[in-house]
Amino acid sequence: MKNYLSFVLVAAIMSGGVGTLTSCDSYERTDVTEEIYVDQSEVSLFVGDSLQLTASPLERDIRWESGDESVATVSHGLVIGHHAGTTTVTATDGAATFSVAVTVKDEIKLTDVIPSVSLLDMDPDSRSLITVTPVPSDANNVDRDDCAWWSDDESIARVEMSGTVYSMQKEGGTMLHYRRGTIIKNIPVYVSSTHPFPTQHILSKDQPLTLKFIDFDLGGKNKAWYDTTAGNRGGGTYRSGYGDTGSADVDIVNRRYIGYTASGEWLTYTIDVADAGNYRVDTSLGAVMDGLFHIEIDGADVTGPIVAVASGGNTTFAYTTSTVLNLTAGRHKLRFVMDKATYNLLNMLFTATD
Ligand SMILES: [Ca+2]
Repeated sequence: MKNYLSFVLVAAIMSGGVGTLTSCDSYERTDVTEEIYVDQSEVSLFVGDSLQLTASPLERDIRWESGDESVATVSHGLVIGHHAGTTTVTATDGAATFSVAVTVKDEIKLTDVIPSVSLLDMDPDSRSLITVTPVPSDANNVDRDDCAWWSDDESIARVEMSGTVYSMQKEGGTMLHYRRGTIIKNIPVYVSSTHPFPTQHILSKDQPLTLKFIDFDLGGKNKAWYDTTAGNRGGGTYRSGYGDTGSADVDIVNRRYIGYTASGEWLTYTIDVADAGNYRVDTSLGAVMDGLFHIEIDGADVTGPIVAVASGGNTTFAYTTSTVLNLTAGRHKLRFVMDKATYNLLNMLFTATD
C-alpha cells in the first residue's frame, strides 16, 4: 500500500495538479467487487432432491458450506436435501459471504383429488360451485396453480378457474374436467328445467329398476308434469314431504299411485342409463278397461300408441303391459303420455334385455 500511495503521489505531481488525486473513487469500486451474490436467497426442496445454486462473480473461488449437513449438503453450489429441517448454506470467499436459507421437506405426493360433486344437475341460467379436495390434504408435490378447469361444450355450461359453473339457457348435457398436476376428474353436468325426484333413477344391466310413477321429476307444471285438474284429489303430502312445492295439481293417492288421470296428461322422469341397450318396460297399472299411452325420450315419441291392458280393477295393479326402449348411455328425459287415460299408474319396471 505504501508503494501504491507513493506511485499515486508521484503520478499526481508529475501530471502537475492535485485534481487527479481521487483515489477514494477507485477504493470504493474495489470494495464492491469483493461481494458475492447467489441467485437465490431462499430455497425449498424435498428429501432426496437437489438444486443448483449459482454464485457471481463466476470466476471467484467460492467455498460452499452447509450449517447442518444432516439436513442438506452443498458442493460447488449443488444443494442436496437429506432430512426434513432447515439449514443455512453459505458461499464464502475471504471476507465476502452470502447466506441462503434452505428448507428440506418430506415429499407428500398428491394421490387423488375429490370434487364436491360427481354430477351436477342445474337449472338453465344458473350458477353452482364445485370445490375440490386434495388427497392427502397436506400433499405438497404439486404447485398450487398447476390446475385447470374446462368444459366440453360452453354453449351448455362454462366453468371458471374458481370452480364456479355457469349454465346457459340451452338444455342438455356436457362434461366438465378438472386437472391438478397429472390427475384429471370428469364431472357430467346436466342443464334442465326438471330434476330427478327424490333420487336418481339408474338403469343398468346389473339389476332391474322399479320406478314409482309418483316419483316424477321436480320442476313444476308444463315442465315435469301436466295435469288437467286443479288440486290433488288423492290428498296427502307425499311430494311436499320431499320438499316439492310445485306439484300440487298432480293426483297422488295413498302416497302410492297416480289416480284421477285424464287423457292428455303427462309425467316426466329423468333416467340415467348406465349401460346402453334395450330395456323392457313393464307397466303396473290398474284399469277395468283398456287405454292407450306412449313414451317419449328426450322429446321424441319412441313407442307410438301402446294399448294399456286392463288389469281387472282400478286398484288391482298388475304388470299387464310392456314395451321395449333402446336407450343410449347417459341422462335422458322419459315422458309418459296418457293418450287414453282409463288407468291408475303404480310402477314402471325397467329390465335390461341384451
Ligand atoms: Ca289434478
